[in-house]
Amino acid sequence: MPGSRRAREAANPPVAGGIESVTEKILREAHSLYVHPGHGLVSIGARLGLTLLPPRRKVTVMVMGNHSAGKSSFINWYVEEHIQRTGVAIETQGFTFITSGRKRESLTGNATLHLYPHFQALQNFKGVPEYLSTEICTSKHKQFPLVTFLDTPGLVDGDMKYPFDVEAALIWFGQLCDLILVFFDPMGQALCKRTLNIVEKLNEEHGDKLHFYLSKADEAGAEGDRQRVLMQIVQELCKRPGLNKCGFDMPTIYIPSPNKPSRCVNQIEEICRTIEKTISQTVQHILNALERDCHLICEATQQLLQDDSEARSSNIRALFRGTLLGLFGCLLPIFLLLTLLFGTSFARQLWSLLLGEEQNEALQLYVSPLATVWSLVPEEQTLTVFFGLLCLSALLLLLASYTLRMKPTLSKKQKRQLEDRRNYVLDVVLEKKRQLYEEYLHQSIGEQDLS
Ligand SMILES: Nc1nc2c(ncn2[C@@H]2O[C@H](COP(=O)(O)OP(=O)(O)O)[C@@H](O)[C@H]2O)c(=O)[nH]1
Ligand SMILES: [Mg+2]
Repeated sequence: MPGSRRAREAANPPVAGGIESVTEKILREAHSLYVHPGHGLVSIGARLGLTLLPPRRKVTVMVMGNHSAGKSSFINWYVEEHIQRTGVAIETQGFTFITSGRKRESLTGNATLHLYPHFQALQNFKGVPEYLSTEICTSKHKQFPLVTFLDTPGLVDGDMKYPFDVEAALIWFGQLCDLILVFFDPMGQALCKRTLNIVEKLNEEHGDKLHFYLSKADEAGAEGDRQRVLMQIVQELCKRPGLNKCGFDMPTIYIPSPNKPSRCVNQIEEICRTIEKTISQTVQHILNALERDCHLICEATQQLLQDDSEARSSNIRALFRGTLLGLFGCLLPIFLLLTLLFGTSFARQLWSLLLGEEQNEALQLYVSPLATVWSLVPEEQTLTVFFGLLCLSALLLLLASYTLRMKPTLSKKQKRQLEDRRNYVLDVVLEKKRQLYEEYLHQSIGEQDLS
């Protein structure tokens, strides 16, 4: 699908013209350490039976809330471009990813699934892929190059028909996103049961991702009214046992408009800080995962080499045992053949006929030990012992062939490759991770110095 490939390139530019931030560079390099076709951690891990997931290069921020709560307007404000349609009518019917890229482009559902392979399971969600799209835009404002927003359908109660199971889809998306912004506006407050159901469900496992905001705060009237609205929303939220947690934080935000200046406090920057914090946590998480994956690879390699050396020594033991068993197994029939040839009275007569009496006597002298062995066995049991020995020999040979079955071992080349890859992970990848961590810390400390 050439269209989607172009889209993918556009969405993940290597170093697209502009200036790349340190965080962007760290995420890009960490990602490339995983996906390099020759010596990426994913392919090294796969050879060792490990399934390693490459880290995402951006954080995904889902914006959800009542219909007309200002979700799309917030995204447009963050990106500083008019990407998403806004209005009082129900504008956003489906799910839209908004991400940065080299050129402005809109993708449909299928191309979106190509772009975000980790959302591939969406295909099983009836109706969702048709209502999925991606808007790629070139904005570099704020932390947008490191963020993918997910604009979600506005939620309303009652008869509103969604073309898919909107609650299940939002919960599914919420689980995969790094941050979930929930907007409540003064009009809708927190009265939409659908919104609360979803929030309550997401809070069960992803409470730390959830952040609540009173949006369109400039429409809430004077300070006193706004406090009342806030109280009502918090009360409504606290009616749900799952959401009844202390320290409820709900910043009031609105989109600043130069035409309509408002004296109301705007905490919209708080969202930007929350996004930055999520990015920074993601970077740390990715770097920690990188180190953990390197150690996993080393341990798996070590285990493989140890198994190989154990297989080798067990093969040597098996060879020794098998050879001994085989030797006995072969000697027994030879012994029986000799007794047949020289031990029986019929054979003795035959030899005396063939060699003459004198030489036969000399021969009997040599083979007398055989005859002595048989003389120990009572005559009536000779046949039983004979067949018994024959069976024993067959058994020994069978045992020998079973023992001689060797365990598979690694060739010298395979062993060298394993060791090379392990050394690469230990020396190059871990060193790179250390460098990236230092760069990251350096940047964070630098930022703190500035502030
Ligand atoms: N006064 C004010 N209006 C807003 C604000 N944010 C959005 N709106 C308006 O609210 C309406 C719905 O916004 P929209 O972003 O489409 O809401 P969505 O349904 O949640 O995506 C639009 O007419 C916006 O212009 C805000 O902060 N203050
Ligand atoms: Mg919208």
